[in-house]
Amino acid sequence: PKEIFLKDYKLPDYYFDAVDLKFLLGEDKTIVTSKISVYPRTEGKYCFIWHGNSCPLLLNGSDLKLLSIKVDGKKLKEEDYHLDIRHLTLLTPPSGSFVLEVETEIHPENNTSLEGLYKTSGNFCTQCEAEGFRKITFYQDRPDILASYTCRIEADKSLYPVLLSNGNLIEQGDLEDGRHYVVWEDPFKKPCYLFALVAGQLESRNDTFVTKSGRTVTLRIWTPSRDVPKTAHAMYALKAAMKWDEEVFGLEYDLDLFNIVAVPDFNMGAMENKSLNIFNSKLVLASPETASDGDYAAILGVIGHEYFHNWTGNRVTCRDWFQLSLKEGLTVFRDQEFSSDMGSRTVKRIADVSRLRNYQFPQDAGPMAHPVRPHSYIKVYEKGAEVVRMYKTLLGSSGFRKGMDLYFKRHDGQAVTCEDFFAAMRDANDVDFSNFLTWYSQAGTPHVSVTSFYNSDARTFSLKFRQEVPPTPGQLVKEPMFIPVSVGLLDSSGSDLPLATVYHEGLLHRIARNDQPVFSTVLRVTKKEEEFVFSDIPNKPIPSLLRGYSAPVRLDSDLTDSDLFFLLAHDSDEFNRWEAGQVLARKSMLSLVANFQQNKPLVLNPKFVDGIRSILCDDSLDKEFISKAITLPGEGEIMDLMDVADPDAVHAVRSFIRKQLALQLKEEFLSTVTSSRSSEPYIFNHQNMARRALKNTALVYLASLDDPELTSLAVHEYNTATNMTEQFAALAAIAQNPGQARDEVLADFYDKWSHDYLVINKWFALQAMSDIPGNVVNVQNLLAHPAFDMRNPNKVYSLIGGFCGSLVNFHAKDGSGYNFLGDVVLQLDKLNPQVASRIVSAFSRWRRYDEDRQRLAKAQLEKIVSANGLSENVYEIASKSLA
Ligand code: DPP
Ligand code: ZN
Repeated sequence: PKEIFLKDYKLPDYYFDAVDLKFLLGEDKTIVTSKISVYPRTEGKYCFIWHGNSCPLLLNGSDLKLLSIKVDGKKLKEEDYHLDIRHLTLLTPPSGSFVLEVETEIHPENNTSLEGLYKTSGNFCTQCEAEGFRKITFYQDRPDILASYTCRIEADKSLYPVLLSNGNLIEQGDLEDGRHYVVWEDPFKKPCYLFALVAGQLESRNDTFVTKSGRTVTLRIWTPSRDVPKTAHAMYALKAAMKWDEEVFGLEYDLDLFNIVAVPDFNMGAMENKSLNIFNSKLVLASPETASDGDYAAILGVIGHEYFHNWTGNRVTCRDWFQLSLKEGLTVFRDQEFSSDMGSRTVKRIADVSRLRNYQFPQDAGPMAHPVRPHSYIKVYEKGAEVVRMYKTLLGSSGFRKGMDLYFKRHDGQAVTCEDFFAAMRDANDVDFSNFLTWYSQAGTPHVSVTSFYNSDARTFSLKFRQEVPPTPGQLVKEPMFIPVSVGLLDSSGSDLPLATVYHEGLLHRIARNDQPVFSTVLRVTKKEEEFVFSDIPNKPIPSLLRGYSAPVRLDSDLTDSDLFFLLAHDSDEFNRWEAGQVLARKSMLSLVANFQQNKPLVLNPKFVDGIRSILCDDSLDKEFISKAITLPGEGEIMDLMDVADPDAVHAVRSFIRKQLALQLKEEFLSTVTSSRSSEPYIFNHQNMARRALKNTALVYLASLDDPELTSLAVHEYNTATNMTEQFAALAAIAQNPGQARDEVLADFYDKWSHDYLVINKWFALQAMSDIPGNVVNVQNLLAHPAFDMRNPNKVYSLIGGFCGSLVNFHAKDGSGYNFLGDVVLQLDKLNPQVASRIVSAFSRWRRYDEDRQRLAKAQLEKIVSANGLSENVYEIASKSLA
């Protein structure tokens, strides 16, 4: 298949107006009839004339059996259309508008790709983004075709009592032979990727939400009946999200019904289909006994995310898939803000930035590097959210809101581009954002270095910035980027200095507004090199740079270790307090890695231990913040900073530091564990989650020492836990070290939870991610475990995805990890290409490793690309990785 590029975008030659769908759902086949009113595009350059006086209409279709095709009620003759494995082409459509009717046969009962219409636990369900609708019927499967839909569904009434689609239910009734039907009508025009259908045995939790204009919306969350009790948290999240979007963005829900369906087999997290969101059940079902705090937080975020798409994605959608960030970057930003407002802003920011550093940055430095708006189609979420966040940092909350309002005013009901979003932000605020758009087109993580200078005579403090965007595949030369750098200056007591003016490129800018002192300002760094000079600075300050992580860049500065310890103790920007600790940790880890590689003894800087101790013992700090601040940077993050990634060295060093901290801070960790116990019932709120987080982090440190007394402490915590958060954390703490205690708790946990597949997935993941040497054999055995099933994406992500997360075992020197993954990818690809392509991307950074590993990984990639019948999805990732 040919790679598709952004520059190839062409307006469609035909538009669709109304789409009438009819589904006859059956056990051995399903018949889909579509009746579409089609009209040609009249303005702009029309396609070349091919046959007669009209141009052909190209419909996408995949795995479909064409039964009949009619135009304006007349059956088409064979010479009037052309059918191949990807398309149905109408060669001579009428020259004006017409009605197209197509009947197809599909087989959801055999569909293991989980795209299009498929079966999950006996129920029917759909997934159409990005290009799944073409597996349901022939259609112009592209997001700039917006149409209004009606959907009639007929099915056996006892097997499928609940029949759902988008919009409002307008008709229902019984048919012969125990069948029944419904008709749904969606008044909002939508692209086909937002179409959804669900049919099955489901029950719902029902509630209502009254919108700000007083409309009552019925809310239903559907699951198999036994799971309904586990939907309370999801319903809470949905109502909170609806209220938040009204309060923060003035956005109200636009229909009288909102449905969420939870299904066990789903390729991704969830899907924002208009008024019928379909969710991976992992992101809906929760109870204190079965779900951890992390699960509760993820559910809140993703329920919010999909709901927020109703405006950012559905009401205003993408023109083409290169614009994915238009809806995903913006909606991830919105869900991050929602979660921040519902919990702790700093802690949420820390979690998001860690994710960015451990996953996005490494990707951005490898062969899969892509700009926020890729030139060919690859997904981008997190970095896109950072770009949206920069608009807000530059424009302030009210300026950002003005931009959003204008965006909806201009584009409601349209399919648009990232430039349109940019233009709305710019025009609503009347600002010059010159080179900001490069964030959408340039891949790679910008590298910013800062040097500072204090002039005591002039009482000025200057910051000199230098930026560099590394070359990435296909983009060797880069333009400088527009980088907002939020800055504060600390005096010797640790307080923020008031900032009066800053001198930049021959102009003096006032920072202070009216008589209000200002303690933080956003510098706009837009050139390869430039300088900013603050005036009226009485003494040499310590700068706090890139506060709140105001831009997704790698920052280097001339701050000394003692400056960093000072910031760690005093910075008023909590994010930067954490960051100072991380910079110190990264430095120590890298220097110990060098020692390890040269066979030198490892010694941990006592100052580092003291810094961690003072944070751990600081009662004034938020407990969840402490838990994050005493957690070392991830192995992936450290490897990303090395010229040749060395998983063995990084792993050895990280384990060494963890054990040293555990040893030297044992008393502090012990008292943290005992003082953080609570006999109260589980509550999902920040205070309680923070307490549990700190306790669990301390316990994992202690148990890492493999000391019988500490192991029995962890076993005690495991046995007395009354919620999954603490039970699982204790299990993980014990499982760090091979031995009898580990084997016993793992077996006990399985016995306790074998009836609950979501909990068992945690059990799979924990074992898969284990750093125990030679763990590949254990993972191989787990593939054959009766609870494992390659057809269920969650199980694959837990066991196989989890294994790729254990850097020592996946990158084992003997190639056993690579070999295992190569085989699994080929097996998986036959069942589910989308899931297989996610898994194969674990290989994509093979060039970052030493020569032996490169050779071994490359051989696996070559084995994969040369396999017979490989899917396009896997081929794309594997061949790009090799290129
Ligand atoms: N899983 C995707 C999301 O909501 C589908 N758009 O982000
Ligand atoms: Zn999304």
